[in-house]
Amino acid sequence: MQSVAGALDAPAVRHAPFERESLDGLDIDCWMNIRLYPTLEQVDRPALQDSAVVVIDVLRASTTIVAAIDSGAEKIIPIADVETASRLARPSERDAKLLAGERKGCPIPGFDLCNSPEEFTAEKVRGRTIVFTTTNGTRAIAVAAKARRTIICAMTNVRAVASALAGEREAIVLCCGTEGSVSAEDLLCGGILLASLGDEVASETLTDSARIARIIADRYGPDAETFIRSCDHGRRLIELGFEKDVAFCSRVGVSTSVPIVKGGAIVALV
Ligand code: 3SL
Repeated sequence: MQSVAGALDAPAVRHAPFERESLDGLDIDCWMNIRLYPTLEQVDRPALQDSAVVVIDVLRASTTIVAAIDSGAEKIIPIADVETASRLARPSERDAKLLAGERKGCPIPGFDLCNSPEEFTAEKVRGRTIVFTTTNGTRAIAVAAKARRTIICAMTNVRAVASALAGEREAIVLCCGTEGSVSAEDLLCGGILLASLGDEVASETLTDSARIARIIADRYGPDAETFIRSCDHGRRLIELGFEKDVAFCSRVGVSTSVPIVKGGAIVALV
């Protein structure tokens, strides 16, 4: 399969853990076996532990995490519920720790930050720990944390994530979706990731979900923002007044950060 126009304009990853020449005539399984799940609910949980898992929640948790790492946050602790998050960052600790997150897309009373990536400036987050809880994204990260390796992916860092995945044999792309429903912007990002991996992935082995993601990326990747604005979640965020966030989250490959889960926290891959 050809790469998406531009995955998008960047060369697909050409990593050769095994020299292609030496594989002539050998089994195609030597390439990366990659499965894409369109929602958290569909993921094959037992398969996580042997895989590198890429968690995608374009709107907006993954993008916010990438922005926080870009701005020098020391670590981000993903928490599924508001009560636990509040306990982990008491008012007396707020110099070093920030509480961030959303419910129904809106700020949580008493929290320092919501889930708008542009809020996570260096001035606010550099050197700090962020205790972070969102409706879907942090729940998915908690599930994916059981994986051999867990990477957070957004449109903004999709190329960097493709490079970080090079050489993996078993990978899972976990598109978070929204409360059990597919989010097309997550599939778009997953499709761009697959396209960016280029020859690493044996396209003959792609599942239907992965192929649909590739088709969305081929068709809509070149104008990601228009597509994302028209998605269910994009429209909802615009209605809530977060139009700037939708634009921010639609930019492809502007960050080189690769956030990974290490010891229960998200840190930058160095
Ligand atoms: O569900 C989530 O993790 C959030 O990213 C959703 S929202 O964009 O903040 O509405």
